[in-house]
Amino acid sequence: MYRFRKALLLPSLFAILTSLLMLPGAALERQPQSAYHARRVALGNALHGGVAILFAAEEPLLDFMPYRQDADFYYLTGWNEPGAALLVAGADANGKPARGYREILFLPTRNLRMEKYTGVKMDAATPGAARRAGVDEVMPMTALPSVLGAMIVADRGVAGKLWTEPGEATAAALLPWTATTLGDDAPPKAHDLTELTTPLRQIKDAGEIALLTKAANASMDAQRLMIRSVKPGVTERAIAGEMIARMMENGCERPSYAPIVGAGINSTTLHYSENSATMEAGDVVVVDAACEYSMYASDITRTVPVSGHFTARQREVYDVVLGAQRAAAAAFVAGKSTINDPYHRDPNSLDSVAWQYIHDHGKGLHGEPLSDYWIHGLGHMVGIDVHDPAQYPVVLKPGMVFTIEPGVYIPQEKLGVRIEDTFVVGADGRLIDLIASLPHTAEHVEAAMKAKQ
Ligand SMILES: [Mn+2]
Repeated sequence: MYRFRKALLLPSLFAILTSLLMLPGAALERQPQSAYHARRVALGNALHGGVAILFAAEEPLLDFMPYRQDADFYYLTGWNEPGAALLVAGADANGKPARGYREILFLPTRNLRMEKYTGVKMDAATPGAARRAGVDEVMPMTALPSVLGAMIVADRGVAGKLWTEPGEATAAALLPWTATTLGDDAPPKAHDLTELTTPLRQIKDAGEIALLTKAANASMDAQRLMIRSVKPGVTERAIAGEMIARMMENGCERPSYAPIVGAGINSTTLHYSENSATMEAGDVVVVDAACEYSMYASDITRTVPVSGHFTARQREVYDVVLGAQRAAAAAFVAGKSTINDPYHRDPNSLDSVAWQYIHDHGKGLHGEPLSDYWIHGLGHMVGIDVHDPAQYPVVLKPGMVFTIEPGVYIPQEKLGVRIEDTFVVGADGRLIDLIASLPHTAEHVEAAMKAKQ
């Protein structure tokens, strides 16, 4: 019996491990259609009878630029193709006659010659298009102006309740066209749609947190590889390249931002991403690099000693930065704490907690408080974008995902230290560190550097 069960167990374990290791490379992992539909309905409710029009990101002009969908468009549709538009019309209880909720995905007409380059696409004439796209209605892109025009003719009030993404070129062209065809003097003025999508995107659903966790796990694996690979004589760029390869092996489609690998003086430049120097013994290297899994980002920074051991001074500063991160996490209270308060004006901000810790626990070479060398906010929201949109200062609530990343940068000492983890506020209000299993303490970093390749 035991043997029999073991024989059954081994292949299934093998299958699970293989499926974990060999994640699909090309296609994105979509959430169930119902998740995207629920977001559109939530947007519809926020429109109060208005109409939102979004456009997919344009295809990049250069062949070597990979396509990335517009974040709001992806959030509302899970649709990863260019050339599309989404219209969401909120139910208008006051209109005469009252109009119901409506959602339409507009798709470009298939171009069979271009499909030789792009692969097969779907359009409104494809059988089952609406079901396959998971939206109530699919129409050809050419129908968008007339559908919008008909809505405005039926209720002139709609012209004052249009919502589009600021700076979106197609929307900017569509509105004057609408005015001309309707015989109006001036084009309707659109409201900023991000005012409605940002509050929705700030709270992640369980499926989004699952994707963010996958992004975190894949990124931690790349960070572990980095910790073992850093040594004198290796270039910053080689580390970045090795990490990107590992991210992609782990099923991520790309890094969620240009990897920052900065050794020595470069460790003190916050967004250094030239990665052109060679690492030298005695320096530290700041590695801020993470990836995006099915459009959801992670954000991680570790600081490691190039020779495998921190000097006493590096260790001193490292411990203060780590202490600040821990103090901020320990002070967290859901529904009260805020994040991203770079001038420490809000006593409830985790920034204030971390700043106070650094101020009280470390000194510069001339006796000045170490907090003089911390020059950025403590963290930011993470989601489809690594710097996910937010209305700061955000009061942190269940479902929010954000970073805690204190840093100290002392150019005179060629010494920069940043430690960054991505956190989730759980349903019970507790803080969950998605990066918990990556080394944090100086001892653990040094031990991991010694581990066999
Ligand atoms: Mn960050």
